[in-house]
Amino acid sequence: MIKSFSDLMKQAKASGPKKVAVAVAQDEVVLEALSEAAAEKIATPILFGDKAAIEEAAKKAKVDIRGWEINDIKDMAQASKAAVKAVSSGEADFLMKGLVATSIFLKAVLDKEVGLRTGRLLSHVAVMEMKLYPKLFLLTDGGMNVKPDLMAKVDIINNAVGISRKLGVENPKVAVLTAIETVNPDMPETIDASHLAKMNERGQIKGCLVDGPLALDLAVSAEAAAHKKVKSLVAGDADIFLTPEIASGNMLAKGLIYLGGAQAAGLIAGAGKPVVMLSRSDSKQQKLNSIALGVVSC
Ligand code: COD
Repeated sequence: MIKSFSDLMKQAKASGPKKVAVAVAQDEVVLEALSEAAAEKIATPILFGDKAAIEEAAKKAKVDIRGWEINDIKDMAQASKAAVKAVSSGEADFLMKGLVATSIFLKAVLDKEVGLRTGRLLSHVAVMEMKLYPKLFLLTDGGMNVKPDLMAKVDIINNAVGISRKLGVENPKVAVLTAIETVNPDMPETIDASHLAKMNERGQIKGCLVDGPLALDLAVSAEAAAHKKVKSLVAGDADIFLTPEIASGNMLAKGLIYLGGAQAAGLIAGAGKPVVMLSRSDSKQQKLNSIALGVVSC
């Protein structure tokens, strides 16, 4: 079982190197992370973007990109589409977002001709490591699906369970996060949470243990659950945290990273091939973690 990003890196070294197509690669931090990934022999970069800007960024970052394949495409949407095509055609093993807006990048991933659609819903998963939690955990979906309905949440859970399995967790525990642990019709997400828990109990969602509604304190602390007299097999031991919509997921992930010092990696799950997607402002280490996650997910 992969319990930390250092375990993930070891696993990536054992599975790599894999070819990564990078959409709009003219970013110093992206190039630094790719250089380290190449040196560690986990990934071989294929770059798409403005060649002059890529060379300029590499010079500033002091990254030696000699020998790296560069596809010179200035338009960001076109560069994203070409990177996606390289992955869907099998030329590259997985995709990575560079210095491009998320919506432009995701539109290329969803492109009807060259995209990485599978017929399933695609969703974003952040993998996180924190000093105060004893294992890696997944947070979903703070990056792609804006306001998922009940059935979209089922797909989002299934996608996250797939990533958990890649990390060696066979039967992950899923906490459906809300503000309280009881159903309140004025908070519709608590109704979805109770439906998801029942669907899991009745075998409509398989391969994991789902409980909700759960407030975050109960999801991460068995003591808090005991104190509030909530009996739950998930409380205090969740592997996957499902948030009600993109805003709460995004704020929770960024809060944990920026205020809580979390290490993170980001991936779009449910696509034909792994898609590494993080925020443009993420650090080199977060980007390297994400590349390792992409390699392990291949
Ligand atoms: N999975 C599979 N197919 C999808 C998904 C999905 N999650 N979302 C849309 N589609 C398909 C639809 O079925 C349709 O065929 C086509 O794509 C277009 O659908 P629209 O018109 O609803 O969607 P778009 O193209 O306008 O936008 C899709 C985005 C994913 C780009 C959009 O939802 C978005 O911008 N999401 C938020 C991304 C973001 O800003 N994240 C910020 C945090 S990093």
